[in-house]
Amino acid sequence: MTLREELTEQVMRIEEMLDKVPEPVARKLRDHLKELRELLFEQRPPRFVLVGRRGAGKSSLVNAIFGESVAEVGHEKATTGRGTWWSYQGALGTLELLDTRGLQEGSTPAEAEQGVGVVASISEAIEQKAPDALLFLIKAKEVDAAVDADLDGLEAISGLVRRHFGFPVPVVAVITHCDELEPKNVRLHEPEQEDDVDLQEKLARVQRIEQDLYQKMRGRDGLRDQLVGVHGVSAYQSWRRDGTRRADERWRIEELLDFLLDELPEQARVEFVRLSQVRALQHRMADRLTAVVAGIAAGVALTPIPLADIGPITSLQVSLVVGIGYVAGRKIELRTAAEFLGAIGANVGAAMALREVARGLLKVMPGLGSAGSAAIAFAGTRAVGQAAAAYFIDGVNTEKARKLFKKKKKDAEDEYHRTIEG
Ligand SMILES: Nc1nc2c(ncn2[C@@H]2O[C@H](COP(=O)(O)OP(=O)(O)OP(=O)(O)O)[C@@H](O)[C@H]2O)c(=O)[nH]1
Ligand SMILES: [Mg+2]
Repeated sequence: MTLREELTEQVMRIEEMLDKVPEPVARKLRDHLKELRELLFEQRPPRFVLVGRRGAGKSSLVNAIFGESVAEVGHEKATTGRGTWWSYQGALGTLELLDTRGLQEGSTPAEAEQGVGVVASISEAIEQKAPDALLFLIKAKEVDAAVDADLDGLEAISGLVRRHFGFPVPVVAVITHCDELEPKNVRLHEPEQEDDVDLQEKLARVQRIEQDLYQKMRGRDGLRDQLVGVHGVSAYQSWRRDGTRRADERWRIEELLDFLLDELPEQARVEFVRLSQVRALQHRMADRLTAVVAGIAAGVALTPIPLADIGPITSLQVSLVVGIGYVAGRKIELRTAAEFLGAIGANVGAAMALREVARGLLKVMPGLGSAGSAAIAFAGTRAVGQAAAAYFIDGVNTEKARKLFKKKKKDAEDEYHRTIEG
């Protein structure tokens, strides 16, 4: 049995219990379980269409997303002269891209003007797979009247997705080469070093270009509702022959990734965060997984089946640890995750203890009901998630993770006591 199968089965066991749970709780549990399933068990690479002129910085943006120099590694069904989906493989994950590079040049001037040639050449690829977003790339200095021809193509592609899949695909405009704006020698990626007045002048210029492009795109019927953001960035990195990085002048790429994450369907989020290797995003995803799993654990504890919570709650915590480890770029076996729980003091024994604490609470506060054990299951699971994030993302040692687990669990429990006693 694969890891995924094993975890899926555990979630199914919880789902089987759902008909014994009162409906409002069951509904919430179902939502959480659906999110967990999509995030962890149905994950797939994110898919972007890159639209932009030659040299706009499409390849550089891909490298900027990965934080490393990646190469396209084969594609599905090569059709010479036509756009196809390409897989880009980084150290920790894969991105699927449909690059419209060179397509504009391949069409007749009349076609190019209306974006017809571009659309014809990628329609087949788009019909194979729906993109998660269209990324429109344009150099900061090229956001001028001539941008209309590019927007024709963009609009046509978004129309194609809408006709074929029936949904408005999010469109994100990325203004590249912002570092080249005047004052030219002001470095956006090292703002502390720069004169503040100069820096503000440059930032204001970026902002004005963002607003111009936003207005232009909002002015088009076929883009107005799909346009979700306009982001000025620098994607510049350079590499030595041996593959090591010589320069990293990326600016506002993390913000762009943070923004893109929100636009992705759940199934593509974990892979996106993993491949980006950005710690802030990893924490964001770990927090989300923790909240979802803690919510499920609390719901499970509410089920009126005696001791039904111990098995599933431990399984959930194991899944959470596996999930957070994965987000952090590790591939963790179930056993390793269970060992981690043991090492921080949150093993089955701890789940048992949680239940005992709940029982104790029930004695001193009759009428509290299983809401007490729900709160405790929630606190325990949340602490597991926080300890796992510290261990796998920040790299703290087991001892620190154990202390953190104890503290976070106590914090959450104290908070709970204050809430019910105060
Ligand atoms: N200064 C600066 N240079 C950039 C930036 N993005 C890309 N470049 C440079 O611009 C040039 C073209 O970038 P590419 O990423 O190859 O552009 P592309 O859109 O993939 O080009 P084609 O594949 O030919 O269509 C390269 O020399 C990059 O290093 C940026 O944000 N700032
Ligand atoms: Mg390229």
